[in-house]
Amino acid sequence: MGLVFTRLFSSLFGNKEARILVLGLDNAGKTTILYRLQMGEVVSTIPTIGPYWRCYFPNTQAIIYVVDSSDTERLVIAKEEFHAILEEEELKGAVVLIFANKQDLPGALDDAAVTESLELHKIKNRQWSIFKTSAIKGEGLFEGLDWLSNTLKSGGG
Ligand SMILES: Nc1nc2c(ncn2[C@@H]2O[C@H](COP(=O)(O)OP(=O)(O)OP(=O)(O)O)[C@@H](O)[C@H]2O)c(=O)[nH]1
Ligand SMILES: [Mg+2]
Repeated sequence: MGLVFTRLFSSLFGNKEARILVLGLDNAGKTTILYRLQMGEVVSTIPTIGPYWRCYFPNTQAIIYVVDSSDTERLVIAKEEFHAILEEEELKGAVVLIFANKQDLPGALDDAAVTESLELHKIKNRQWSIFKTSAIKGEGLFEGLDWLSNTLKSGGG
């Protein structure tokens, strides 16, 4: 599990600072996505899971969970890590945006299939949405952020 913590400053977020955690297995595309968006200050990148990174959890308004949709072998691990994150007490209020990334690759699962694999229907008491993205092509990322900013503006997170 890699983790990137970022503060996004943007008119998208009404000039309010939004504290966002970008999470996902290694190689999912987190760094590429943040580079593509070029709208955040990447505060830290922490390569491994552990007690240490819990200090980044308080006051997090949103989680962006990035999945390599072509890495079907590791989707089970991605699902388990994802649901473990949702269990974290300090992240209970956070809105969740899922990026089904690497849609440009042959064999990539679409959003419906990733929804099923990650068992997103099990999410309770939380606003979430999933978007198909290709970080390489720059597709789908801003659609997802639009959803996120609208959700945060309307009081989610
Ligand atoms: N084809 C394709 N490749 C992608 C996409 N997004 C990222 N990649 C590639 O996947 C590899 C991993 O991307 P990173 O952005 O480094 O992944 P990461 O999640 O930051 O990985 P860690 O830092 O190891 O946790 C790189 O070779 C990227 O170029 C995508 O949408 N399509
Ligand atoms: Mg990275």
